[in-house]
Amino acid sequence: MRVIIRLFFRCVRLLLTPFMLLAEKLNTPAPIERDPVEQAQVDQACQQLVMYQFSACPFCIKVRKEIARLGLTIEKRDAQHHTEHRAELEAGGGRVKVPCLRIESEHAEVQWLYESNDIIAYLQQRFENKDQATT
Ligand SMILES: N[C@@H](CCC(=O)N[C@@H](CS)C(=O)NCC(=O)O)C(=O)O
Repeated sequence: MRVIIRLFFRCVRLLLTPFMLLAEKLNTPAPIERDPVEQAQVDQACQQLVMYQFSACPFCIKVRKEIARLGLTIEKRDAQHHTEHRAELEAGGGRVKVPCLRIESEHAEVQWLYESNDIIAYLQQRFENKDQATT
């Protein structure tokens, strides 16, 4: 019975995935504008960030849309199908739950931030206000 239920939900997810990705594409906001120097600083700071995600996870979609709105270039790693990325997330963060933002400080200290709302708050706090963009 559990196998059937799991199969059912897997099929629902497979059916919904293209619609969720289309809705994301249509609803992704335009990026905020920065002058080129400031954008270069932001791009540089974003090299210390990696987002672990599933493509059709609604919480990941919410974070991806905010990343787009903030004009951030953040590497995204598929923790659903890519076994190495999944293992990195589990080993580093402690669990396979997405979205998760890997934040590396300039001293190479690593923080694994879970919870979509917390990730969005972190990105807004750091990148929405240009004075804090690179700190
Ligand atoms: N409250 C979390 C929910 C995240 C969540 O439930 N993610 C699902 C994918 S959509 C997940 O990682 N499930 C795997 C698990 O919980 O082990 C958030 O807002 O980020």
